[in-house]
Amino acid sequence: MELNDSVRQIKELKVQGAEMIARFALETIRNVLKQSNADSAGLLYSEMADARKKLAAARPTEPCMFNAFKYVFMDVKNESTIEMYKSFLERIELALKHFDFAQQTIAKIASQKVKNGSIIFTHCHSSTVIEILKEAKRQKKHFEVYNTETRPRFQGRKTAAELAALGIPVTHFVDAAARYAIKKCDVAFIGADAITSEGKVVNKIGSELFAEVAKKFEVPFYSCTDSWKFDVESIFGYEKNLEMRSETEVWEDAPKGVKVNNYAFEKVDPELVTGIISEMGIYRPDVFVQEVKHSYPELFER
Ligand code: RUB
Repeated sequence: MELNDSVRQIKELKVQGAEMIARFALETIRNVLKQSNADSAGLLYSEMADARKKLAAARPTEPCMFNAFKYVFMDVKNESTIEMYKSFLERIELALKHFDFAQQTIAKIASQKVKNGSIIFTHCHSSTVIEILKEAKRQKKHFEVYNTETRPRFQGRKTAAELAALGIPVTHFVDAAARYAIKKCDVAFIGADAITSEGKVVNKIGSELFAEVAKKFEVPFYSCTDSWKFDVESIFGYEKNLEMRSETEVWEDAPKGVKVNNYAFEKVDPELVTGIISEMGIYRPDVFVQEVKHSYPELFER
């Protein structure tokens, strides 16, 4: 995994989803570290910092990757090259372990919400949601999934294909049919790209619309997410701009005079979210923020 190649893969959405991007970014800097010939701690640090900057810029709206980097760079010892190498490597491995632990824990907790005979709604492609459904299947529960295609990049097809390959019955809907799909569902699970300090869930465009529909039909609506997706900067008023992607993803050759809007994400009002399911448990969005504060007090310090 060469650095520039990884950056390109993230930019081109060959690697997508907050958690996959964070893992991939960590694996890439581990490679940069292992291949480094730097003969001084200073040089090694600047090589790693350069890789961090390039990877972060490839998808500048992903707190999960930023928090993972922050963790990796936090206590790096500056005594000697070998000390620094060891600190980086240890931190990268611990961060990757955190992701494994969090995803398994979330799967165990959220799968309790999957009952025999139920229909689950999901949107886009979330590795966290896939793990939950896999775990429910492992528990021999009988359920099916309704999912939406997620224009314009069709990440929903990836979800449907993965579920079908796992032997989970799945029915695929165009995005505009979500109301029809949701009213037949028992529970909705979406992922998250970020959670703000006000408890807003940032996720794929369509998420808030579907949350409103779920509320209307009294379908519990959960965001399933690693707590490392908490957006630290939002505490200080710097909420990230929502990613605006290229017009041509929506309409390759739109006639002159037609403006195309291609917001890739939106913020879901916490009032519409039944709960956030993270490795810390299931909490209402405002309580989730308090739990993050309790677990990572240093994030809330200026
Ligand atoms: C992916 C998306 C996913 C979240 C969570 O958008 O919105 O729901 O990233 O995924 P994109 P995960 O395809 O534009 O990256 O649970 O895997 O972190």
